[in-house]
Amino acid sequence: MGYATLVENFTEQMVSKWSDGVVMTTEAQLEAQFADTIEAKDRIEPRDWMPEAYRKTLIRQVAQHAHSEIIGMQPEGNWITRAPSLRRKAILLAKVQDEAGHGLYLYSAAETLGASRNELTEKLIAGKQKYSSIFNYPTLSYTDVGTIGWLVDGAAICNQVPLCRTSFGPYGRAMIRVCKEESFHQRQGFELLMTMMRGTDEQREMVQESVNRFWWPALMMFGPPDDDSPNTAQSMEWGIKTHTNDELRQKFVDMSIPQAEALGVTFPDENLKWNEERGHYDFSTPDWDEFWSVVKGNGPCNDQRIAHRKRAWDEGAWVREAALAFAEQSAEAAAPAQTGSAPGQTGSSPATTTEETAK
Ligand code: BYC
Repeated sequence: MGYATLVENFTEQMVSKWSDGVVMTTEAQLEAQFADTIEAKDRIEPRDWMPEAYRKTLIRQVAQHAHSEIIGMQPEGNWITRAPSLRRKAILLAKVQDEAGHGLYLYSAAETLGASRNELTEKLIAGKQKYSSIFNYPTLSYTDVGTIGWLVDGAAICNQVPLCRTSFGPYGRAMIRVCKEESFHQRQGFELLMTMMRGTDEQREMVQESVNRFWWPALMMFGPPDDDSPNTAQSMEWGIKTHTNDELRQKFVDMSIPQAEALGVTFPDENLKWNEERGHYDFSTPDWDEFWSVVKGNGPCNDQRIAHRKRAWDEGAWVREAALAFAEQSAEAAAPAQTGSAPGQTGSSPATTTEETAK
């Protein structure tokens, strides 16, 4: 029986056992406990009762986040074989591998909500779940590795640091580790670009050209404007999100401008200027038609990204099957009374991460 069904049965019966006897717990009481936990900014844990809509929203967001990490390996992975030095190749390999790790933490968090990694991956491949729009843009030069590190990981940090305090425990705890690694990613991107800015005119032009291409897609990572964001209000009420899309976008703009000045590049927006009254930088409205078109599957690389993920998933099927067969054999060996195997024939438990052997 799945966890969701267990919870449903429990709620239907409205019964809970306490040490002093059997008392009735109504759905209203469970809802009140949930609301109190949210109000107190405590964590909701997988074993706790939660409204089905809360569970559904979390699965949607955590799955989308996990898919983004895994699909996000592709644009930078594209440059591993062509990194300009052994040092740069080692850095890039480690960075892309970190993103796989982030995906795995997040799929594990989704599993605690009753959604398996298989089910979520199949939904992604079938186009039933989303991933971040940013990864549907191509990486046209090695410089883009630096720009992704600086701007894309920078935007991810802005969005994910508040998620460390999200109301669902496993998601928040996964974010703490992810954010530490993302900070390192951002610095390596900035360092790569800074090295190029100290190089030739041609290298400086490459950095500026790359920044011009990634600036607007990076701003779109924060999602649609607040007045066009159907999920924000409810997610804020539940403490899943603690800031709106526009608040985080503004924070990112404010944070990025001094960094661009230090680097010696500009952003492609003539309306970018400090607003004394607001205490923030003003900036132009992103092209939201382009955003929705990319989200709906019409970006430059949507088809390529999903086709690549599907190929890796299909080609990895034998690895998953072998891991399952090994797990079954190990379980049998670990139960000598049932199988007659000698004690100690347990073998080690198989890794569950084998599906990511090919991206
Ligand atoms: N792209 O009501 P809204 C990384 C969808 S990877 C695509 O505002 P919400 C990295 C949204 O899902 C880190 N779709 O939604 C990896 C919704 O559609 P559905 C990626 C988007 O959830 C490798 C609809 O638009 N980070 O760092 O309240 C290398 C309406 O939106 C996007 C995360 O995943 C988008 N940009 O807020 C380098 C962060 N934006 O689901 C780096 C976690 C919106 O109703 N996620 N949509 O069909 C979030 O914080 C929130 O989900 C969002 C959207 C702010 C993105």
